[in-house]
Amino acid sequence: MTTGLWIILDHGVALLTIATWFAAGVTLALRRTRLALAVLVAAVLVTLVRVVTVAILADRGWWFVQEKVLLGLPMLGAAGAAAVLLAGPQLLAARRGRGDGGSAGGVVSVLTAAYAALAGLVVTFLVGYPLTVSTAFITISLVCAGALLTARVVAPPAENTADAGVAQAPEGRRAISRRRFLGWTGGAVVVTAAGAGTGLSFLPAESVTMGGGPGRSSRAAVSVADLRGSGSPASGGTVRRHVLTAKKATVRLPSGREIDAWTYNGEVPGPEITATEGDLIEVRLRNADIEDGVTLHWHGYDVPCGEDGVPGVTQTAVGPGEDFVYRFRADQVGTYWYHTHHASHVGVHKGLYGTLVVRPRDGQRADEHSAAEQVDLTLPVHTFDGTVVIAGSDGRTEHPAPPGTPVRLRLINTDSDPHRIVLAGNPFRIAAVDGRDLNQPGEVSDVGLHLPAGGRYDLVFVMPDRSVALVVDDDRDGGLRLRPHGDAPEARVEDTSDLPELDLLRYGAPAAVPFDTRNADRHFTMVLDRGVAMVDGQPAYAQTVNGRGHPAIPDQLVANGDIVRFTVVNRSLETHPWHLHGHPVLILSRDGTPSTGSPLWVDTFDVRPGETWEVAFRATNPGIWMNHCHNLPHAHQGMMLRLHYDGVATPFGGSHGGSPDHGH
Ligand SMILES: [Cu+2]
Repeated sequence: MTTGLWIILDHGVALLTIATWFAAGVTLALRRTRLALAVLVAAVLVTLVRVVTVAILADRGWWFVQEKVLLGLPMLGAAGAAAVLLAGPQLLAARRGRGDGGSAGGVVSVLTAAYAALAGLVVTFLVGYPLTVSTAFITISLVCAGALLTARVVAPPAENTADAGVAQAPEGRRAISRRRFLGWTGGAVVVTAAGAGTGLSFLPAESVTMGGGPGRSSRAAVSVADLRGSGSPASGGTVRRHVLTAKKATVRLPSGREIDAWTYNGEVPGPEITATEGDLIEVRLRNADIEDGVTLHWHGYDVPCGEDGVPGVTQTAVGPGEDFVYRFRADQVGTYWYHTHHASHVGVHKGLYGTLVVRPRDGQRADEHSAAEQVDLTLPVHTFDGTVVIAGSDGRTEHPAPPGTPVRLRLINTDSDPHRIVLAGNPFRIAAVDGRDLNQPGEVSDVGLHLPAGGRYDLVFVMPDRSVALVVDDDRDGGLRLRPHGDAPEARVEDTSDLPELDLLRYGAPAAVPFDTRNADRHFTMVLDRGVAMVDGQPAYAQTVNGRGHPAIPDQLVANGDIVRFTVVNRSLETHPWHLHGHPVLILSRDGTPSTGSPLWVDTFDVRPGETWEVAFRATNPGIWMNHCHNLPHAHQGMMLRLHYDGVATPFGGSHGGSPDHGH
């Protein structure tokens, strides 16, 4: 069973512990003795099952259980044990016909166990990892407060109850004043603990984390604004000039449907930018009427930091009437895309994206990649209001491809959720992932491909003498059909939803990698979850990294040349496509199982619920780089931080910069 399923099961058992302890408390309060005894036994058993599910999760990783082991279970264990000791003997006696089985103490203790169970689950959902002392203080004091309030309700102060008669007797008065004393002391303890906990939670966070490497050096900082691209192409290359104007437009799709889009040049997707290796790409971005502002981010393309298009970090957002020129050498061959990085959860979704394809200049790779490829289609997949649009077409599109033609399909996921891709009708190879060629990719067929948000797959095959279907999200009516000749019969596409998913960590052949991945200079762990955290100065139910939201997540400090390792853990119930700007990362392992296929260099990898990924890269592109979830609404809800090279500063602020840049 996957860790993700264990997480869900553990939540279920936790809910059951809450339900059974509350049921035990209520039946006890109602003096339903036999039922109360049975439910109490059930509560104890469910609690023991919970210990087992937590132990299994602990075996998958400490991150999944820390707050449960350190707070939730001890709290429930202590309260539950007290409840059994107080209520159990009375219930057993009542069963033998002695007494009515209930006492105020018994009811209060059983309900306190219920509060402890509830508090544990609330901490898991609102706080998660890592548990802090302040959270523990606040939680324990809330459970104590609940116990005190319950005691007041179950056994109220004497004056307005039937106990009033008892109060006349001296021993009765003593009992009441003792109870009052306990109540006041308990209340004071609760208030103090809650106050201490709340105070601790306001302590400022570290602004930077070193990952086990040295701290900042004292050398003078370079500004990201000076880390700009080359002014000239490589010899033999040309300058590819484009002007992209961001503007609102009503776009008519082939089906006739109209969408209110935000566009580059009135098109969705924006203009295709293509280049040959070594060319200089120069794009002037203008903003006509996008009030929020726009930028251009070159997704997966390792441009110099000043060209990265991150508002507040590498530039200021381009407002209406303004412009900004991006310039960089097309040194990386492959399939990429561009999109706005300002308010991108809205802007990209509405259409501010386009494709970037760089083909090799010459030599053997040129033969493989382009010269002989007569069918080379760039296919960004985007969803507008629930309709999947592939390269600007909604509904099914057809494309001719004579038999024997080499075909390359460049799939790009420009959405925030993964897509499932199936190529039906012919075996194929995945020649490249995220623009980088795989080593000896083998032929596969009858498999589903999981394409993460932001990710790209280049599928290659030789066109057969029959139709080939590209099916997206198992929708057999849509997608793309390649027809060998105009009169070729349409291939019947079988149901693709049962096809197994290809595991890219076992695809292709291993090869040497350019650095020793075992000896990282720095190692950062990012635990992804949901919880209450500050996001852009506002409290929110955020998407968090190590319990915090942007910009309160510490920057990760690296030095030029460092080998950096990331451990990315997903404790939540949602998929997080992790994306580092400026560097491809090498996948080392998933859930402790090493990657055994081709070296897999990606810029986005999907960390599904319960998964733990280890990746590494060499820090050779100085700058301040966003490191975030590419589910763009998640990034907006806090799941975003910065990889910060020592000796680099930004003069910009606001937006993704968040807090003013730290001193150097
Ligand atoms: Cu996410």
